[in-house]
Amino acid sequence: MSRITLSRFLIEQQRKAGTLPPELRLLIETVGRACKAISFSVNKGALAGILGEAGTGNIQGEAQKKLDVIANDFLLDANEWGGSLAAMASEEMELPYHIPGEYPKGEYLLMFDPLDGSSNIDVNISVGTIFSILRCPAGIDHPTPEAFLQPGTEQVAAGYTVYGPQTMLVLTFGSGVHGFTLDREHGSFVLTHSDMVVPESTQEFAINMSNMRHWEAPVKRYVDEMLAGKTGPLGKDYNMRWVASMVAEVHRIITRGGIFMYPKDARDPDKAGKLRIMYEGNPMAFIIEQAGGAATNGYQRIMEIQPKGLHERVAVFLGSKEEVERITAYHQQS
Ligand code: P6P
Repeated sequence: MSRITLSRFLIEQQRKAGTLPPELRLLIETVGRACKAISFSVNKGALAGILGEAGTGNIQGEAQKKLDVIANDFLLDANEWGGSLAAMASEEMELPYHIPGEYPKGEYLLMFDPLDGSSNIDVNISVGTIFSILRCPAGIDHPTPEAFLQPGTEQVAAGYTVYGPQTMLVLTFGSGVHGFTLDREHGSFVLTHSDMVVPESTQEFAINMSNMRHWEAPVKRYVDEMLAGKTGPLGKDYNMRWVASMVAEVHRIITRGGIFMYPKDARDPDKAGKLRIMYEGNPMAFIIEQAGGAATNGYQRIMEIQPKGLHERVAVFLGSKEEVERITAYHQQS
C-alpha cells in the first residue's frame, strides 16, 4: 500500500464534500511543518546547546526553557505569512500575536502550547506541542484576546505532536482522529494510525499523587476506590502512570485507554486547575471526544465552558468514557 503523507491525507480530505476547507488544510500543513522543525531541535538537545533555562519568564510566571522560546518562534515564523490567520496566541505570550502588515490575513485563529511538559526536556522525557484552531469572529480585523474567548465546541481543528521515541502528529478536524508518524529520512509525516479510538474502559489512571492531601472529596473518593483494587467497589486492580507531560499522557490514553486527571486543589483555591483551557484543555478535549472518549472539568464538558481569559485554567478529567463519567458523577453528587 502506498504511503499516505499528511499532505496527501489533507488534500484527499479537502476533496471530500466540505470536510476541510483549503485555507484550513494549508494551515494544518504549516503547523505540521513547524512541529517537524521543533522535533529536529528537540532531538538535537545538548548537541545544539539548547537545553536548560532561557533566563526569561512567561505570562504564567514560569521560567522558560530555551526550547520553549525556540518552539514558540518556529510556530510564529511558520504561520505568520501563510494568509490563513487573523492572529495567534500562545502559552508563552501574554497577548495575541498579530499578523505583520506585509502579510495577508485569513479567517482563522491559532492557539498553541509550543512545548508542553518542557520541565521534562533536560531529563530526556517526552514533550509535545498542542494546538487549537478557531474561526475569527466576522468583522474583526485586529483580534483582541476577546476574539479568542470561544467555547471549545467552536474549534474547527485541534492536534498535538508528541516528541517521543517516535515523533507523532495526532489531529482532528471533526471527522475522527488520525495519527501520523514522522519519517525522518524523508522529512514527512506518514499516516500510521487511522481513526484512533479511546477504549471505553480502562485499568490505568494518571494523576500526580503527591497532591493527594490537597484534593477535593470526589477525587479522593475515586482514587481511593481505584487503589482498593479487585476487592474494592470498582472490582478491578488499577495501574498508575504519571509522565508530567500532558501530551504523553493523552497519547498513551488515546492509544490504549486510561484516565488523565489534573483537578483543582487546595494549594490555590482561586485557581480552577493547573492546565489552561484555550491551548491545553480544549484541544485535548476535542481530540479525546472525537476518539470516543470524554473530557470534563468534573461538572461539565470542558468544551462547553465559556472561557473568560486567554490563559484561564481548568480542571481536567479526560480519557476512557466509563471512568470520566464516574468521577464526573462523584463531583455532581458532592
Ligand atoms: P505537575 C507540564 O508542565 C504540565 O502543564 C502538563 O503537561 C502536565 O500534565 C502537568 O503540567 C504536570 O504537572 O504538577 O505534575 O508537575
